[in-house]
Amino acid sequence: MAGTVVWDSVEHFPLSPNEFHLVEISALSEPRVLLVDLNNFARYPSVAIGYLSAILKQGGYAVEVFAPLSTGLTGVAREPKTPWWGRANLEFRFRTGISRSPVVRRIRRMYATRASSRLARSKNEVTAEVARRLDAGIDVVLVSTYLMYHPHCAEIGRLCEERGVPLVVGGAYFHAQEVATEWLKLPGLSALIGAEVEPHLCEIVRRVIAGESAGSLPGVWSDEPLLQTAPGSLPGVFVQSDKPRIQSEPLKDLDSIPFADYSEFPWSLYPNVIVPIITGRGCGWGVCSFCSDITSTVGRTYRSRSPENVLAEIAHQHQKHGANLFVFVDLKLNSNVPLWRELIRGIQKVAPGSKWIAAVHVGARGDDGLSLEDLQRAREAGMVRITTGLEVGSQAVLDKMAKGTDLEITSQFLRDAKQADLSVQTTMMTGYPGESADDVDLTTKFLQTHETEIERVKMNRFQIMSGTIFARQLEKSPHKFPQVTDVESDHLNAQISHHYTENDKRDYRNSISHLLKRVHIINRKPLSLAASDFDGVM
Ligand code: B12
Ligand code: SF4
Repeated sequence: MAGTVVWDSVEHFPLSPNEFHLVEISALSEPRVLLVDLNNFARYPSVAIGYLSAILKQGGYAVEVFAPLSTGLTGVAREPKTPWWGRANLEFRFRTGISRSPVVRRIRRMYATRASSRLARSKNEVTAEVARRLDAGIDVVLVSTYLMYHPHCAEIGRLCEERGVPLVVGGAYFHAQEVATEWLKLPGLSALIGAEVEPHLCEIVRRVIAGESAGSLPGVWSDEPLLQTAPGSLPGVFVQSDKPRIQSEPLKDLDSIPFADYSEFPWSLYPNVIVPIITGRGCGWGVCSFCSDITSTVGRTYRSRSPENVLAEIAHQHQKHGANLFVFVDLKLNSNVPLWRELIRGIQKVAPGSKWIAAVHVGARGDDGLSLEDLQRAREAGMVRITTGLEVGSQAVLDKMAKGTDLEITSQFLRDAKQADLSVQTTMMTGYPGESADDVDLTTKFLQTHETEIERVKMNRFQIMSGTIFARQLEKSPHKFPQVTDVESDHLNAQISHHYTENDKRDYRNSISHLLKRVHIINRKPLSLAASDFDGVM
């Protein structure tokens, strides 16, 4: 496509990632890119694909999107309706999850496979469709994936290799070096992406199509051996590093990215038109020890768009897709309080009649933008559901996690959100190291106190994910966590499995049972009608 303007930085490489350069390319004649979406979630399009698609189109590439939903493959069901036997299900998951018996673990794995998404179980259908599209003529395949779809990616890699088509893989959890080390072994892989590569995307694609290495570009993992000085060694003495490396400054100038382009998604197959929006990347709090969002590809350090830029995108998506339903996928939408308030002030002007949902962090002190007045304004501006990470109802455990919340303030927030008529969802966990039966009882009591204010609880057992602050602490000082035993790493999936010794105690298990009963009582409540458009969405 002669004369097309694309983003490129390579002419002036190395550059800081937020320096965007416009250059002319004339050599490419609409190379065909297949974007495969293995973030697949069957209620709205994936943000990553929207951005990649917009940038590539702007760069003169012909973009085809394969969203598995287009062939009927649904993603993980979120928030399925709680059946009357839901409590038994919670108990089953907890008891089998903590068991050390190999037989029980095997049964649990079988159960987990049956309960997983159709996409996870349909590798053959996905790869057959990719093969069909490859054979119709594709110059490069770009896959955006969750780690759970490694088998799908490996097969796509083989298909690409057989046909001599380059393959680029990226996704939300490829920033962790442990994970990259495993994924770099994918067959047929031309480049693995572990950072925000918007400014260099077109150049990465150009290089892999031309058969050149993209390994020296920012955001691309390189595993070529490197000679470097060893810590403490004599000057001039070099050792060979075999660890993959990456240049990965977080992207700062978010306003300069084009609006996400969702035109290629199978809109008619979604139950309703919901558009995802991200106003900022990372989290304004950003230090919770268990959190894998802040160690993800785009989650590192908080940066935000301007309110004008966000509102202009909402107006654009509203006009383009007739969308009145928006989900903000920010980790915490109140990270930037002025932006949050501007959004509340402006959203109905640019998208009249819209409804929306978001997650927030309830602050320990100071202005977190979540006063009763703020929440009432948000409700008037169309917000119908608000999600927050309650985690536990024990202040001592919250402090161990560096969660930055104060339970008294959280209690007030819950009462205010109810008064503002917002549907409240909380995410919670059991088994954070240091949690005792008494702490679990405090959590049960907290839920009981706020039973009428909380509409849904998403309860998980604490999981250690590769790359998190907790994983690093455990690696460095295992003696500080005597209750964490049987540690085993599966970096391909960013999972570090472990046993929590409190689970061996009867009183702890009984306390968990009481807690799960309380969770079940809450989750059996009918969902508020105002939020029903978002059932199963967050
Ligand atoms: C919104 C969100 C959801 C939404 C929607 C997901 C969707 N598919 O669109 C909902 C709530 C439904 C959801 C569900 C789940 N999620 Co989720 N989710 C997120 C969240 C908060 C934001 C994702 C997002 O839109 N980011 C914004 C975009 C712009 O960033 P990005 O996706 O990383 O993409 C950028 C780069 O990575 C890069 N890139 C990405 N792909 C590619 C590909 C190529 C080729 C290139 C060049 C570049 C590139 O370019 C993009 C622009 O910079 C992330 C957390 C996070 N920090 O990212 C978790 C996260 C992605 N989710 C995660 C998980 C585990 C889940 C669940 C499995 C949870 C559960 N147990 O139920 C489910 C399963 C969903 C499914 N597969 O169906 C994990 C993924 C870890 C992993 N194993 O890969 C994350 C990282 C959270 C975490 N820290 O644990 N999720
Ligand atoms: S507030 Fe949430 S997103 Fe932010 S660091 Fe803590 S858990 Fe992670």
